[in-house]
Amino acid sequence: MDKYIFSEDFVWGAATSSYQIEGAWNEGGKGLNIWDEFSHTPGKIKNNETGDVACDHFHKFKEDVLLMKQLGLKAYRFSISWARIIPKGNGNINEQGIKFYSDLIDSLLEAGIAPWVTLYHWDLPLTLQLEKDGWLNKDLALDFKNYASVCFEHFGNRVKNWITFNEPWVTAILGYANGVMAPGRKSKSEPYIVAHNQLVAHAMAVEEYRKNFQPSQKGKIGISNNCDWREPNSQNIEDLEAAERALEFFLGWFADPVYFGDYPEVMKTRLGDRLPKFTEVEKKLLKGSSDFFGLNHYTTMYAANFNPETSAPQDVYGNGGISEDQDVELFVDKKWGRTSMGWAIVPWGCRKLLEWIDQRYNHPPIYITENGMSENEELINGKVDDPERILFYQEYLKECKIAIEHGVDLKGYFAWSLFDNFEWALGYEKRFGLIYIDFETLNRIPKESAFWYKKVIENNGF
Ligand code: PNW
Repeated sequence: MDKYIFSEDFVWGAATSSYQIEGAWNEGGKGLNIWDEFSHTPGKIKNNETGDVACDHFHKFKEDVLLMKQLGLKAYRFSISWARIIPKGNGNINEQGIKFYSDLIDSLLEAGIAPWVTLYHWDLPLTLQLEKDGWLNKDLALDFKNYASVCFEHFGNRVKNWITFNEPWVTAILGYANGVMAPGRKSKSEPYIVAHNQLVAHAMAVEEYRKNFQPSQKGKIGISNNCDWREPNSQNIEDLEAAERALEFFLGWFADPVYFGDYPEVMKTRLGDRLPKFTEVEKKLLKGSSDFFGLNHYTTMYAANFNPETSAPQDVYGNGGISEDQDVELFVDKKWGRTSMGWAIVPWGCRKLLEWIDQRYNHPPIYITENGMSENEELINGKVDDPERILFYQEYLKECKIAIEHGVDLKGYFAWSLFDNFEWALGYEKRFGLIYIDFETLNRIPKESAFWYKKVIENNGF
């Protein structure tokens, strides 16, 4: 194949999240969230940077929508800051917050861009953390449902694509296992509880939408999970099983409940009482609770069966902080290219993961809701040349197209990210954007990859 052309209705988009771009952390009636608190705690973020200003998107959103229009985006995925809508997490609604997102949605529609809205991209209202212990508390599911309901009510006449949670795996593992993200806890048991409560919250919000809004608003709702590909290190049965186990612990943990109503057997067996159990009602609510499969995909690692005699010590970051529970050894091929985040560039891993999802979950419609690479390029003579990023997108999109040829129902692709932005614990140095942000002047400059992507969208491929 020398041409990679996608179907006419393929959704071409780019994505962002509220805390990473909005700024205006204490303006417009917004309440504090756990990332405001975390980033203001010395030592948590590289160079003690914060999202106080970020890309100042809160003030510059009209300019930003114009840029998106010039880029030819068909869809824009952004997230709503819960504490901007309901400052204390439950109770009083902040009308200024409603107005901000309402105006943003109107501007997008006017520009012919479909809004894809994530309800939770990690910025939990601080009050819910301090007074209820955050996602360790099952009551948050009800608070989340109520917040979601406010969003459906105010925006659902115009928003037709909803994502409940972004990457609950990251909240569980990076927020509660290795603690590099807010709220910065380190535990071996809490991640499973936090994952569980997010899943129940997802299911309750979906039920609310389907019962009270979907019949009239006619939108779709789903969840976006992140997963790397795990390539078996050998064709030995131990390694084949290890790779499969790693995928079930990574993606099956969240997608099995959503598609089958319960956790993978291998997790139940290995974790015993540390894995919470769904009630029968929850199982029913969860099963079938996503209209599409949202996938965030970045990288690939080899997987081998863990062998205490020969394997390297289990590595908390690489193995997701719960490595001992999986007994999988993960590693990369030194020949693979790496992004500035250290993540291996392995385009075929994306295809294999898409095919694995297609098989395991019975051919669901899939949207890649994030894929991209970090590389800290410089602005030279008013131009940001980023050939590595163009190559990255080309190679990953080629594998997407091959997956489609193989029968996978991939319906859309969102580049991460539209803007250089606040990359969580790593601050502003790790840049993922199609659009360069000069964080001194806040000027926006489309990179060469943005012009390349514009052509891809125009031609439905390349
Ligand atoms: C995603 N991991 O985060 C998020 O959705 C974005 O907000 C973020 O900017 C982007 O990817 C790049 O980091 C992830 O350790 C963070 O596997 C960590 C992992 C995966 C995704």
